[in-house]
Amino acid sequence: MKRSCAPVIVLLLSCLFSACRKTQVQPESGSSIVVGFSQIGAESAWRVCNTRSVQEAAAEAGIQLFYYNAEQKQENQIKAIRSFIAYQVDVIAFVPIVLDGWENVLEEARDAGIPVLLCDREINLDDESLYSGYLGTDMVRQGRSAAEYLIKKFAGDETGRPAADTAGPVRIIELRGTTGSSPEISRAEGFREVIDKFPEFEIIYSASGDFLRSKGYELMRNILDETRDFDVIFSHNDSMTLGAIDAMKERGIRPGTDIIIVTTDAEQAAIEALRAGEVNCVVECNPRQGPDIVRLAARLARGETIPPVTYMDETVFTEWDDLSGLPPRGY
Ligand code: GYE
Repeated sequence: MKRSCAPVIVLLLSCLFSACRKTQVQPESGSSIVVGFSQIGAESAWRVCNTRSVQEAAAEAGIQLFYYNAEQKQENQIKAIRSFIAYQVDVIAFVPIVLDGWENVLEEARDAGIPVLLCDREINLDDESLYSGYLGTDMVRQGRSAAEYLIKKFAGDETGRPAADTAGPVRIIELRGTTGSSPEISRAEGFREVIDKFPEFEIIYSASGDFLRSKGYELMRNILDETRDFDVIFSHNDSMTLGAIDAMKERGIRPGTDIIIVTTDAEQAAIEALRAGEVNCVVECNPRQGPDIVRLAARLARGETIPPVTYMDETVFTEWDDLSGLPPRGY
C-alpha cells in the first residue's frame, strides 16, 4: 500500500520504520505489515507484561510495530490513532483506556480503510462495525470468580472446608480500577451478580484506586483512619492490593488473616503473597496477548475477517491450591 507522507511526523515515522525493516510477513499485497499499537501506559506490572508480549510477538513475526505509550491519557491515544491513520498503517490495534469517546477517531480509521483491533479493554459504540474484533479477557467472569471464592470461604462449600470464622454480615471493601474503564465496570458487575444473592455479604465501601499501588495504599490508609470494621478486600488489580497490604501492615493488621483479600491479575508478587498467606485468592487476568494480537492483526492486514470476540485462557488461584508446581509468572 502506498504510504502518504504529508505531515513531518509521517516522514519521521518512515525513516524510523525503514531503519528497522526486517524480513517481513508478507500479506497478499506483497508489502510488509505495519501495525499501529496504542497502549495505555505502564501503570502496573500487568500492563508492562502486556506491552512486552505485543512487542516480542511483533518482532518474532517480522511485523513492524508502531508503538505509542499514551501515559494514561485518552487524548494521547486519539492523537496516536490519528498518526497511524496519517501513516496509513495496515492495522490499528489499541487498548482503550476508558469505554467512551472513541466514535470520531474510529470513523476516521474506517474512512481511511484501516481495520481496528481492540485489545484488552472494551469500548461502548453505537456502531459496532467501527472495529473488526476484540481480543482480551472475560472481566465479568473475573468478578464472578472473586465473589464465588468468598461464598466458599465464608459460607463453607461442598467439600466441607471450614467457613471463615465470622458472625454477622461480611463487610466488603472494593478497590476499583480506573473509573469508566471496562475492567472496572465489568469486574464490579460480575462480583455483584454473585454476591448480591447472599444477603449476609455487604459492600460497605467502593472507590477507585486507578489500578495504581500508590492509590491502593492511600485508599487503605484513609479507610483505616476511619474504621477497622470490615472483613474483606476485593481488589480489581494486584498493584492496588499490594499498596493496601502496605497500609495494613503499618497498622499491625495481618492481611489474609485479619482481613480476607481477593485480588485480580496474578502477577508474581500476588502469588508470593498467596503463598505467604497474605492474600487468599488471586483471579488471573492473562496479559500475554501479544501472539494472538499479532495473529489477528496479520489476518486483518490480509483482508480476512476475525472472530468478534477472542478470550484468553485463565484460571483462579486460592489458598486451598497446591502452588508448588506453579512456574514464575514473568510479571
Ligand atoms: O487488571 C490492570 C491494568 O486492563 C485488564 O489494567 C487490564 C487491567 C489490569 O492496569 O493491572
